[in-house]
Amino acid sequence: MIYGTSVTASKSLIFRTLVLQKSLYSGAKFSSKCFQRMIRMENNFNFNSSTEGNKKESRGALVVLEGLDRSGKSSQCSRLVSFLEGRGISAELWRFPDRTTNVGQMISAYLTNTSQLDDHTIHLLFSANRWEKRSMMETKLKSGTTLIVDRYSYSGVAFSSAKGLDIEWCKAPEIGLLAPDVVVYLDISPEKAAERGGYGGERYEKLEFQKKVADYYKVLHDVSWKVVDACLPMEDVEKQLQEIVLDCVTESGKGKLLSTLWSR
Ligand code: Z5A
Ligand code: MG
Repeated sequence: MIYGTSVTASKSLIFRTLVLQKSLYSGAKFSSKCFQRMIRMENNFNFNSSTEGNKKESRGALVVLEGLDRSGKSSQCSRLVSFLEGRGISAELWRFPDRTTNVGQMISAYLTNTSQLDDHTIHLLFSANRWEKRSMMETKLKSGTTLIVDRYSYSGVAFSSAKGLDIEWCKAPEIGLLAPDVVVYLDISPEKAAERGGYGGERYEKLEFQKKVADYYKVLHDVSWKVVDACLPMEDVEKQLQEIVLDCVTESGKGKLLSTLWSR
């Protein structure tokens, strides 16, 4: 996991978060080992539109950048974190998949074609990789740190659906993860992205597949997403992102409640 400046949460905040997590997850600890429980979570837990016990308190913003391969996500995420830090705003860069964990290493082996996995299995591993980071994300946000996240659940659903898995099935294990305050989609056609070169040997880095992924991003897109033209010069993309993210940080700072993904 890549961290920028980190802020030490106050002891009382950590305590509150632990109590909250305990009440949310009583009876079921989420680890890759008990993943089956996660799939049944909709029945077991009442995930409301805001996380249970939330009070309107200042917090950091959860910002997600999505887009096709080579759309510029990683470049812009780094720039955003530097920009926010330069303004004295606590911010960290996170990335999914997080290849540093045990689950992340299984994902990495799959992406680099050194292991083979069933499509459903790898989908659930990507999701588990987010679940293993969920509580840490919540703690960071509540301690006032803004998280700039390079890919999230939308990548998970778009890539697996593009392989032919049912989209609702793909969304199910993501239900209950923290919902972003804003999703910024870096918009580029698959052909233009491919022209940027650098498609390496990883499994999904093929034009035909990227076209299918683009179609599923369109299905997932809703009015809350901010779409930025990723073909503009990098500095122009950067400026637009800065505006979007500053607005978002301001709203979260006023105490906007955290909510969860795809709650009913
Ligand atoms: N995946 C999944 O299946 N399920 C999941 O749940 C998740 C992911 C989370 C690993 O992703 C793979 O996992 C990914 C999705 C799948 N599949 N693929 N393929 P990754 O995030 O590790 O992939 P990556 O290695 O970071 O590559 P990327 O995302 O394709 O690139 P990017 O971050 O969007 O772009 P970049 O590295 O910032 O820029 C690419 C190049 O373009 C670089 O040379 C830049 O200098 C250039 N660039 C960037 N912006 C511009 C502009 N504006 N103009 C001109 N040139 C630019
Ligand atoms: Mg990247």
